[in-house]
Amino acid sequence: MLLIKPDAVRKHYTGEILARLEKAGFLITGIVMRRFNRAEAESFYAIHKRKEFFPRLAEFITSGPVVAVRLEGEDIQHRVREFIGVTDPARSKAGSIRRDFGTSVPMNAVHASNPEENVESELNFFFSNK
Ligand code: 3AN
Repeated sequence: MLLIKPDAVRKHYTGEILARLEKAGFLITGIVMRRFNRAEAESFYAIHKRKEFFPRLAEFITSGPVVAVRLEGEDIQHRVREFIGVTDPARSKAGSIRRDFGTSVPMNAVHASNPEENVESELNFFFSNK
């Protein structure tokens, strides 16, 4: 699952990010737009709740709507994480989504579920009837 974050939605990048995914061959099988409240942000980012940066992350992720994108395909989470670039946009490879649309951490345009940690729970968060 990929999440388009509030910074990218606010800057009108939603359509372009979806287009890039499709052009790269990713198959989109679900899209949901929603705004997190604080409790939902804490639940979604439960693994980061104790980190020192959590208050800033929660403030940001609740600052406007996000767009959750369900993708399907073999090894999909590894492939999409490779495609979006690393957490810090400035260190992401040229042409990656975070490099082109992100401005900082946490304003890095998109999030992608970690295949080792939270794919199922994040999908369930947005798509109850998958
Ligand atoms: P990734 O999203 O690349 O897997 P993680 O898992 O290290 O990166 O971070 C999860 C979330 O926490 C990301 N959305 C990122 O923007 C945010 N984050 C990571 N480090 C910081 C930080 N120092 N300050 C604010 N937010 C952060």
